[in-house]
Amino acid sequence: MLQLSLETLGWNAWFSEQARLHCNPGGAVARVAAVDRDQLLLLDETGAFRARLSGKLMHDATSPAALPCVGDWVCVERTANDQFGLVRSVLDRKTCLRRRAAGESADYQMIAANVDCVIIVQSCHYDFSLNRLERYLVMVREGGATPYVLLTKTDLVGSEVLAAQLESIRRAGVTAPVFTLSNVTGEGDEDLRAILSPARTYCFVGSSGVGKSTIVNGLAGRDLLATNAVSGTGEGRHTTVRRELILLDNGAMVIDNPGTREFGVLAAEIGIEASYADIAALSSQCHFRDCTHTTEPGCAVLDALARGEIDAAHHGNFLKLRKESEHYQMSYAEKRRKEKEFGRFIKRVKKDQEQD
Ligand SMILES: Nc1nc2c(ncn2[C@@H]2O[C@H](COP(=O)(O)OP(=O)(O)O)[C@@H](O)[C@H]2O)c(=O)[nH]1
Ligand SMILES: [Mg+2]
Ligand SMILES: [Zn+2]
Repeated sequence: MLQLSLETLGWNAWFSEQARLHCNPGGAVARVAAVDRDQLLLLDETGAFRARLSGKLMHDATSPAALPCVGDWVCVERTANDQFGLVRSVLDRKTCLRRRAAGESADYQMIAANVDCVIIVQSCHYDFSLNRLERYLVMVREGGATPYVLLTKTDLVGSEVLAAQLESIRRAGVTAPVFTLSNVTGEGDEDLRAILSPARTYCFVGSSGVGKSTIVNGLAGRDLLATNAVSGTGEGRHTTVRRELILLDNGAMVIDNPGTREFGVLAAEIGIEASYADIAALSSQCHFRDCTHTTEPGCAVLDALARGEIDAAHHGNFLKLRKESEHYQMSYAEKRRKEKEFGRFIKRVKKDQEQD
């Protein structure tokens, strides 16, 4: 059995410094394993316990993204005769995985915090999409985590189908490591396990039905029947409804995710730059410094495209993601401006009231 400590849960000097700045002296810290509305499941060196958010934390949160999410480190107070801990604040996130909230809004939705690696899962059987893969890669890098690519259900396609998908990933210049896996035959299982290191956190993302829960349950040694069959409690078929951080026997932590079909990018310049390193490198040779790599003469990217050195689909995805990012960058700036105006308006009203 693993000896629990904050370090085994991913704690390090960087978080220590955050705690020194943000926690009350004598306050404890814990890691968020799951969030159920206003109730949290926390982990510390004593094991798992439940906690609630303090009124002040809820009140001061400027957006849902400011509230604790799975993987966060929080400052918590816990008295011996209280069943629940009280979460006072959330420590800064070292990395985060977030996406654009549904619809046209320019808001973020947190998926997980402080994850070291994100394993982007696609099934090679009717799910593979280079475009979607590049979207994920951009947002993973934007949040500061290391991406891995995992193609599942290799038992359902011929080797030539898989080879073609791997080739298209390679041609797109994807630098993240790529793995393949079949949960049915077990092919690739060892390779996946080999990347999971103690005290590090791995988050699985990808469309619904690609095999994420099967993988996580397998790693956790959980009963597969509990996920696939109707449970004895009459709850019906279990699907992943909440994200949960699970500590594996080897000391690695994994987070499963409900399917995320839409994975919109939002103001993701850094992530785009990192995911399209080939295009970024070429752009220094473009004739115009602000070249958009669309129609300009002397564009090194278009030249490379014409020579077949970069892939047309890859270039197309780059343009699409950049456009989307810029669009939301603008709406985001607009939103901030409106919030500021509103703040000034409230201040004015208060001042007027004081003068009355
Ligand atoms: N043939 C095959 N089926 C799989 C594989 N992995 C998962 N499945 C099945 O695909 C379905 C969805 O799996 P699940 O783990 O719930 O996917 P999730 O939505 O990504 O969590 C289940 O019926 C699994 O048994 C695989 O590698 N090969
Ligand atoms: Mg699932
Ligand atoms: Zn150019």
